[in-house]
Amino acid sequence: MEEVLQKLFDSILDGNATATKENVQAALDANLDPNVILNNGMIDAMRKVGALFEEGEYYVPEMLVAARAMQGGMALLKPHLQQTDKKSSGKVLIGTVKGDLHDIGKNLVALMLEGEGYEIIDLGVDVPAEKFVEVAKEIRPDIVAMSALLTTTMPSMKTTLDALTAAGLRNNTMVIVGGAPVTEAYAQQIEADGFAPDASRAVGMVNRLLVEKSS
Ligand code: B1M
Repeated sequence: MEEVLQKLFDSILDGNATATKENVQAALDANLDPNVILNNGMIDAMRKVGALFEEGEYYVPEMLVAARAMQGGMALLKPHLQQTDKKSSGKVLIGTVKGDLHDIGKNLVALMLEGEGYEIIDLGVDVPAEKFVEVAKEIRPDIVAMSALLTTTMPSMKTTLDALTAAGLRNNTMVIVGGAPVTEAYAQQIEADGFAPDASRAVGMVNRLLVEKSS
């Protein structure tokens, strides 16, 4: 790995927010591709944090400071990841499902969709089905996008989908799901309209669904 990316990786692992920002800036100054900075320097570091947590080397506080460092770095990277010249092509209601506090992946999906020109309404984390339904009724989004990072919160996706169906919202609104433990098979099982394994493929999925909807 390039030295500048290695430093970035290490600063996230250490949960050092100041060093993370400095290292993101250094990587940008070195003209590295922002997607490479994100994927190789930052997301890989979060993966390592997860592995260290599983091994009992890291505990929740270490995960939390790493997440804060990551988010500070992402804020700096954001303008470089987005193409701001595109105009809005649809409305996306996004949130992390009930019981789940993980938001870095969801924020990335929102950021990439925003960069593609979509209007984003972000409900945040720990969002109950009723909240998704209430806001969907009000704003009539083209897409509802749900994120889950815990196997224990994946069933909240099904609960939310069922609530959206019961409220008669699924004729005009399509639902996509994603997050580390979520699979294509699970998405099909709960009858979501789409699944994406990462933020850039979430953009592709939303684009595809909206083309299908309009044709
Ligand atoms: Co937690 N955590 N965590 N955690 N955490 C994981 C998810 C875990 C895999 C760690 C591990 O054991 N290896 C594990 C879950 C095991 C499981 O259920 N399978 C875990 C656990 C157990 C927990 C707690 C239960 C720990 C505890 O309290 N004992 C607890 C639960 C709290 C809760 O939610 N109720 C907990 C808490 C936390 C923190 C709060 C400390 C912190 C989150 C802070 C925050 O998000 N603001 C945290 C963190 C940081 C992690 C890890 C280390 C990193 C997650 C992350 O941000 N990754 C994580 C380990 C891991 O993922 N390997 C872990 C970077 C991010 C860019 O990736 O979110 O996967 P990700 O997003 C990806 C894709 O998944 C996809 O796009 C992104 C990439 O482009 N994607 C979508 C995401 N959403 C999408 C939606 C889409 C499409 C694609 O369409 C709608």
